[in-house]
Amino acid sequence: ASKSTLPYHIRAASHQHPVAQKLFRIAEQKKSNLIISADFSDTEPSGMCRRTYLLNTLSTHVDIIHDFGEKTVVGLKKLAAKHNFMIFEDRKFVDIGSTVQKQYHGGALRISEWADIVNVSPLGGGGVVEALEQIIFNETFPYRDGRAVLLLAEMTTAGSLATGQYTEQCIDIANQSGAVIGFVATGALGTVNPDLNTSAQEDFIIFTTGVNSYQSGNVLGQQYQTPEAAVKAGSDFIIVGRGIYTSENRVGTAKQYQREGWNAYEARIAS
Ligand code: BMP
Repeated sequence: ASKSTLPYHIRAASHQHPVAQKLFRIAEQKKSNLIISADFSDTEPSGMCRRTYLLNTLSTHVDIIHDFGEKTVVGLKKLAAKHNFMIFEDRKFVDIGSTVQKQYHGGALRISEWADIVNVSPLGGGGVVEALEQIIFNETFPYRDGRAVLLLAEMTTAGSLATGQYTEQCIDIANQSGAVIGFVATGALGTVNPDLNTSAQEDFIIFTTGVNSYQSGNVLGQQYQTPEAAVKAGSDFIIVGRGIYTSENRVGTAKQYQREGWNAYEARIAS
């Protein structure tokens, strides 16, 4: 989980997981490591989604969509296929394996049907990852090669308990899993425990929330870093929510974040 100075296309070619390969390929095709966290509460796609050439991945919280249903599922899948972006449901599964299986597969939100990527907090240990793998790697599951898992290794909020030993444990769990392709973290995790950071280690991808160019945080404890700082610290994909969707000129602002993220990536691979 060290900071990668390799270009995305090299990482795409050497990665074992099809979802990771696709993420990297889209990044190169669109020159975008931008993930927009569209925390909207309606099914109808917003104006921002029309400029999907800027978008690598859409991050969702579908449990906040008041009219969630068949239309949401079909609409999301159609948009993603048409405009070539991935869907990351930022669900943060954090229960015993058996419950998480029911929350992921079927249930009210049918997450396994439409989310390429989901995340998990292994607060209760690695069993939660195994639980998801039982579904993803089941012979009867139709999306086997198209589903991947991230571990919530750190959080951006003040006073976060996802630090130290918890974060190190995430790296251990990831190393033992076939479905985990990376971490939600504020930067590279290689410094957490250098012993774990061997060259034989899988190329884990770092997804970074709490990215905003103009704000350093807010009253509810959210803490931000700029796209440049995040990518410099080892973020491979930056996740931006309010920085873009509360802006008066959403498309222009999305473009600005996409450029900043991409320029920082180019600077990193040149270093
Ligand atoms: P915003 O850029 O508007 O602060 O939104 C951040 C997004 O990232 C939210 O969807 C939030 O749920 C998510 N997030 C976060 O901010 N910090 C974390 O540690 C983990 C998250 O998933």
